Amino acid sequence: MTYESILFESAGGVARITLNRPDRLNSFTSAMHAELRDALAQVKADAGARALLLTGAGRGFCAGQDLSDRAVAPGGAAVDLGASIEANYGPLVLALRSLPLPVVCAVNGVAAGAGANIALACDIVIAAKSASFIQAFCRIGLIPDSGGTYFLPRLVGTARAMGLAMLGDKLSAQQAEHWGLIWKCVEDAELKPSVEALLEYFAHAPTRGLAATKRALHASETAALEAQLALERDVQRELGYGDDYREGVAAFIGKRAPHFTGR
Ligand code: T3D
Repeated sequence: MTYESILFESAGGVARITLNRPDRLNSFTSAMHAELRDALAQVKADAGARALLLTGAGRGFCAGQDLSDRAVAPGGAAVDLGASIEANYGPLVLALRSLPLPVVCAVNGVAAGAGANIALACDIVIAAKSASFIQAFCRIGLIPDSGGTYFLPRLVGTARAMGLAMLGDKLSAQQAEHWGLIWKCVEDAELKPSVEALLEYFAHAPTRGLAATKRALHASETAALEAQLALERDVQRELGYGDDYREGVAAFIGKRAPHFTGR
């Protein structure tokens, strides 16, 4: 498939997807969704990929659905937004959440609507100081989708989730970090080096263990303590049989740096 709305590359254990419609603040079209599906399937199938970066080209990260991608007008034909969510946004969130490797989101500018919540579906969200997060849905009579009603209350609590979702105010990257919505906010000039350092770390990390960590943390969102303890036992057993555990212990005992293969 040829990509026109995204850039995709994979090298050195790191896959990189850049949303690439900068003149429309990288808003989603159905064509972009199709390209993202294809690229994410490639990442999933690539045994050499040990981390994924998602970012945006230009001054924005992503302004959500491209509101001009289809005809919407007072008195005009009704649009089935449920079909759009079912075909595109829901599967995109699930694809990012279920990838068995760390997904880093570098929020280089404004993240609005589904753009904000797709960022929150990633594992490590790092934002430039000039970036912002806007639950823009209420401005057009919609609810936060792409997992917004799931992620927001879990990350920042119901009171803040309600305010963000009902007022649609711009939340600065600094405030987003302060509230625990994202991992980190860095100076604009530090975004690229900080992200590259993270990717370098993940490219040599015990990927299987990190994928299991992601799975376990996600499972804990709906689990009882007993079930979570059982899951930890089962996952730890599985990881204990893996190469990276033996290598990690040997490296510690040998006072040397570990050489993880991700298995
Ligand atoms: O529909 C479905 O399938 C259901 C799923 C819905 C998911 C959703 O995401 S709904 C929410 C959709 N998004 C929005 O409502 C956000 C709309 N954009 C904005 O509110 C603002 O653009 C921003 C606050 C994000 C940024 O503002 P600002 O002032 O920095 O930039 P701007 O001037 O508004 O935008 C720059 C250009 O990008 C501009 O085009 P122009 O005038 O230079 O030709 C603007 O029209 C365009 N643009 C920005 N966002 C979108 C967009 N064009 C189409 N769709 C957009 N979402």
